[in-house]
Amino acid sequence: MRDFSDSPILRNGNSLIVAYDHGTEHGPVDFKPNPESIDPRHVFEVAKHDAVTCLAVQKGIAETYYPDYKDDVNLMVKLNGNSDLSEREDYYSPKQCTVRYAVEELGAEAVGYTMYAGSKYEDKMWEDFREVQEEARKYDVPVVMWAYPRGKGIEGNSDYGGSTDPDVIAYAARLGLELGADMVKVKYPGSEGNMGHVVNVTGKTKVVMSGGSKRSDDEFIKDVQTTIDAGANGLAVGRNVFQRENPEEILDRLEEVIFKR
Ligand code: FBP
Repeated sequence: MRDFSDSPILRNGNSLIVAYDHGTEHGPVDFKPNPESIDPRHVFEVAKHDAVTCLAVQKGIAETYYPDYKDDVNLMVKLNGNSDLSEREDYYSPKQCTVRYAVEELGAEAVGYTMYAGSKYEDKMWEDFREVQEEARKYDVPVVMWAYPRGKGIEGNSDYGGSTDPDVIAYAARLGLELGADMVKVKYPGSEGNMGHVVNVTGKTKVVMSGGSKRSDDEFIKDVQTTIDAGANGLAVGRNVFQRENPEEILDRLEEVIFKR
């Protein structure tokens, strides 16, 4: 594992990543609660907030909009992704971008990759991730694994309580350490104790909480505070920022929680 403590995606060792790949993963329905968020420029403007250490977007958004924000926003390119439109036998997220293209052509400071541990296609995703991880080392950028356990291996196995089972979340997070991710992004596992376990099993690999669907300011901040108290390193958040009409307010609060312990 490389030392990325100087990476611009970290501040005092922690991160606040704004994720804006929902146009692929869920479709424009996610922009309905705040129609301004349809326009990527709105989210790039939001990401200028001091609290935000980088913005994670797909290749096309990076190519089209990032040139106007290079001086103000750090870019993470999400290398794989898929839509909700297709019918699939199980979860698989194909790559649309190489690390070389992300760094050399788009100006990425970091790259992201979704790993569906538990899917019928997990083995294929390991191979894809191996390429990503080794290329990321060559270009000296950190690689963040969206560690999302889901699929037939979990649903059909009575040893596991589904994708929200804290032990399953910890298992998928541990794969991040073992496969060479610098940071894993995990769904909130329900309690400080469970998040502490995730932090324990991932060792030196950093852990950030995945935002999830929009909830009240206080509910959301409570989960983030619990995550930080458990020893994790911050947040990667989409809807709980861009679906708000005043995202600056929640970002001010997140800045306090994540960076000023
Ligand atoms: P949210 O904070 O909106 O949950 O975004 C985090 C994220 O990982 C996005 O990067 C991605 O688009 C989305 O969640 C995927 O959500 P899911 O696969 O759980 O529907």
